[in-house]
Amino acid sequence: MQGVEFWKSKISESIRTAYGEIPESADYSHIYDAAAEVLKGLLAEKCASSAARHASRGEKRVYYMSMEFLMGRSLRNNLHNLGMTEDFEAAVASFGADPEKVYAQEPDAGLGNGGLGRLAACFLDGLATIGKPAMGYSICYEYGIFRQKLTEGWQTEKPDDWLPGGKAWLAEKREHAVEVRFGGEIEESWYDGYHQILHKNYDSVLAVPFDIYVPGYDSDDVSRLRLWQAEASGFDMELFNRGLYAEAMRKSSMAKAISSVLYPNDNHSDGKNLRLKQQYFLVCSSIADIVRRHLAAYGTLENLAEKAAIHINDTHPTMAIPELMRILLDECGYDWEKAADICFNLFSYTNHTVLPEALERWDVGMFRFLLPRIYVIIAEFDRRLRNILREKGFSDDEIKRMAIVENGEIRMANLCVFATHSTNGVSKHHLTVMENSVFADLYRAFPDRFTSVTNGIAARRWLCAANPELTGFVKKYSSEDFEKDYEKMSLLKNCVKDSAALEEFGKVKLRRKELFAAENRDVMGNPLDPSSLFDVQAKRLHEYKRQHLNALRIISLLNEIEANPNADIDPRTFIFGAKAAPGYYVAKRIIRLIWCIGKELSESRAKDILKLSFLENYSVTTSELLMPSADISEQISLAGTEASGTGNMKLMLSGAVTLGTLDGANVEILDAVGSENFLRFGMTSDEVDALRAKGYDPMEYIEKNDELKAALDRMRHGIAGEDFSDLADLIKGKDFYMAAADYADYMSIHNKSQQLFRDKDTWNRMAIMNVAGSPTFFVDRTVKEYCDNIWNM
Ligand code: 26Q
Repeated sequence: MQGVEFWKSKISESIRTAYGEIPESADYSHIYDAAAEVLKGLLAEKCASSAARHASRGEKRVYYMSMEFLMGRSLRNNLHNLGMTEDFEAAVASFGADPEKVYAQEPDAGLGNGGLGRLAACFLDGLATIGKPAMGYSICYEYGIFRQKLTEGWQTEKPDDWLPGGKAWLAEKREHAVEVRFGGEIEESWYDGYHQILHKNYDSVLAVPFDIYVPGYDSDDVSRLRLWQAEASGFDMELFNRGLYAEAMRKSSMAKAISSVLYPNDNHSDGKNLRLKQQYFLVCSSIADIVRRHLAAYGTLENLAEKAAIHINDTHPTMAIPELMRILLDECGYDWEKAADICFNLFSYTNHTVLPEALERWDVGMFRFLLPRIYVIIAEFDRRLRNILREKGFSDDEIKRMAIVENGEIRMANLCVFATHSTNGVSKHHLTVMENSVFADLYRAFPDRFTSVTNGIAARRWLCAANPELTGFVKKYSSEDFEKDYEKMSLLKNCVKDSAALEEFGKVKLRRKELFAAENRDVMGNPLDPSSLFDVQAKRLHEYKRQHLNALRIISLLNEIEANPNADIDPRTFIFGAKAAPGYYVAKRIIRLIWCIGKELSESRAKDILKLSFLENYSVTTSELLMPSADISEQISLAGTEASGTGNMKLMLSGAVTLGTLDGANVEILDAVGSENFLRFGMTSDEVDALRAKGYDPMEYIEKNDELKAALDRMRHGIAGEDFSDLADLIKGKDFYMAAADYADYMSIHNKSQQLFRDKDTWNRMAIMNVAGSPTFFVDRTVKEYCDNIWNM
């Protein structure tokens, strides 16, 4: 049975057996559960046959390890990738229900902070689409990224209890549970000529796997995401019997704590013990699983690196390397050289940030106490690295900088560069920055190991599933099958000479702006104006991303309108989406500043011209509504700080024009669309470096610029009644991310954007050229490059 009838009967059957109801009278949540259940079954079967097919051909498989997989919702996307959307929606409608309301039941699987986690999720989609066998490994956090609440613009965090609705997609595989050991002591001995390692007095935790299946688009393949949940490995009856009840309970709840919550920091490592436990929990269980699977297929680990590739998504899962060494040395009797050789060929690593505060360093004391055997293995890597560097003629100072264990700390990135065959940047520009800054020494020592693969996005999610209006347009003016054959999207370039096509694009965009405006209001609850320019900055809140530069600009516009009611300023809607790490006070203050600017605008004489909407709880799902409505994509990080960015790709794909610095993947976006379709401003990375070297003083810029000075003064005197001198002083003092230096150029490029937006044909042409330039940023291209150049599969 196929099509609509299939869905009608399956959903009915599932609702009947689970709830004793008929679909016509069922709750939306029951229809959603039933749909997920049916799809999970289909996907499990498909995954099994896809695995069997690849295994029978002895194909190499990639294992992608990441502390984060920011999956978002699955129902709409799975249906889309399987080509089942129409039949499913018809079946739901036949029960008298609205499919949109069914989709809305699903919580986001928010198992990530931002770019790095979403990239991992996009990779699983891309790998299944291009037909490569792939498995992701992560943690089944009970609480994902917090839900953001804004109270008068002040962020508070609510727990993200996603499992009640999210578990519909999880398939428990308890038979593959693994024991993970922490603490204790290591005893070495020799027995019968063999070196033996005995681990004593450790605490153990049980890792139980739950799988999520990710189908490819128009493909027979399904990727598998395996998420580990921590459980106490049995209740400690011995402690309990000795009367140590509280101690027995404490051990059990300590175990569960490991998978309880995602760390909400991004681009910042705070070296916490629980985070270290989470990381080892992930790699120990995943490596055990990979070894088990490989032995079942081949009976030996000799050919592990030939049949598998393991990818480390930033340094967070680095301990996978010493963990596999431990197994090869202690459990399989390999010697160091052979074991290290297997690891070298097997593992590859991607770096996602050059900010020094994000580079992971662990305190040696804490590390040894929690993971005594892993520490000894890392120390041996360090000893060997130092020997090699000495042979290569590096000085003692240089060796200290490149060492793995130094100054009481373990540097995970250095271990990755030394122990894996490939260290990757996430855009071309990022690789240059890596080679010139954080990895400068190691790059000189091991230049052949460094490459870059530019990030990509599962464009199907933001275009085809989320934006049917634009998809129709793209099909009409490029090709019906562009989803699979995405290069064909560039044919859109041909339609920019056709004025009817330009107008049609304008209507599509307007429709999406109306949809957004219907669901979102400005900060004081007034409706948004869809005919105004939608100016969007949506991303994590971080000083390097410079949301405060955007804020300064809006204050300046307000100043200008107040000084001159006839100022040449067209209607604009500023839309922000951003979560701040809960402990990042300045970031929370910037959110509050932006919110207060919105309030002040709404009470000013500019209120009909300038409106500001701060989207609460920016997430994968809210981005799917936001991206299609954007006219301008704000990508304004200080050059040299944003590794790639992927929101920039989602926005260009949605026909927004990038207004940005030459940073991260913006550089490649500019190449793809041409300088006439990109609003570029600001210093280059080289200029930033030169200015830093010379000694940067923001006051030099502030004193020369009355507009900027007035904006900072206004912050001091209060915005919507609140004094923001603290933030103004940061800009006047260190201004670490050089907002003052880039301010004038930023204002002038925005002026230009207003002129361009006035001429609808010109603007629509630029926007379409952005859509046409987006195929380079499809994740299918990214994963193909990884398969060809890094994973050799
Ligand atoms: C580390 C240690 C302890 C706790 C948390 C962390 C941690 C967590 C998340 C450190 C960094 C992250 C996330 C980094 C991230 O998302 N980086 C972004 O990665 C994107 C995908 O490559 C890029 O596009 C962005 O430029 C980059 O900022």
